[in-house]
Amino acid sequence: MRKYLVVMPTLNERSSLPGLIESVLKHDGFHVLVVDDASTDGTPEAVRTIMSTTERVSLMERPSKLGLGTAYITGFKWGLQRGFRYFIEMDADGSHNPDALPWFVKEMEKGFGLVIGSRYMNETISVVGWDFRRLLLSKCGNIYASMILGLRLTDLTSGFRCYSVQALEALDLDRVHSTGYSFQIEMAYRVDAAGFTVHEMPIIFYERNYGSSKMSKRIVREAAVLPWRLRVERMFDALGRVVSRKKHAKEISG
Ligand SMILES: Nc1nc2c(ncn2[C@@H]2O[C@H](COP(=O)(O)OP(=O)(O)OP(=O)(O)O)[C@@H](O)[C@H]2O)c(=O)[nH]1
Ligand SMILES: [Mg+2]
Repeated sequence: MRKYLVVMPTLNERSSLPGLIESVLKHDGFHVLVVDDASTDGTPEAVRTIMSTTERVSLMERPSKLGLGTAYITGFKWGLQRGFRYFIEMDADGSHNPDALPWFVKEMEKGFGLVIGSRYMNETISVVGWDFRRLLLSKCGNIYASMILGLRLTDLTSGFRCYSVQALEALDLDRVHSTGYSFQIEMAYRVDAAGFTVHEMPIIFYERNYGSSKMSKRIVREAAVLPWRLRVERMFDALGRVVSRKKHAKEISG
């Protein structure tokens, strides 16, 4: 079985990406898949240059901005077909430190379905470079989503995390509908609902030094609606199970 796949979605991240890939490759067993959505700043060209020197980097190019969520799902499917064991999500803007990668592996070896790199563990805030408004949005978003979904996690929206192959195989990835950052909430919820343990470990998050943020009002709205959507879905799923159990019991008795 191949080892660890780092999936990195990119949208104009030329300035940070090459250095970041180099830092990932310093760690044994890690392969990088860049999922690029038609960057115009030379991001795919930079990846191709690196690819000419190593077999541990791959590139998937999509025709337009199709969203963070679908970039990860496409990347996971690619990795599942190639027999990877752990799947790491990582931003390509320098916010996530590649030196945390071996720590993720160490935690995953304990048998978790998902390990989230949390910025808010032990009543602290490990974020460098955010203003108060951004911090408040992130903290409140986390409290809001975890309360509605009943998940006891400190950082549901963190995008630095690692899934086991078993967890991803158990999910119906085509059922994941979030495109923006709510993708992180949805995946944590689905891994937990599938019966896997979701664990957290502390990380430090650094605001990007280069390029520009892709955060928008639409993305925030999507994240506000998602927890309710998942709760309604859970209700219908439970109802469906009751109906099919009754049908089955009727068939046996009749
Ligand atoms: N392929 C792809 N990548 C995306 C898309 N949107 C964002 N990304 C990438 O996803 C990662 C996270 O996006 P950012 O804009 O940094 O979002 P963020 O880290 O939540 O916000 P900032 O604090 O502003 O950096 C980066 O590597 C982006 O290039 C998208 O639609 N498609
Ligand atoms: Mg970022």
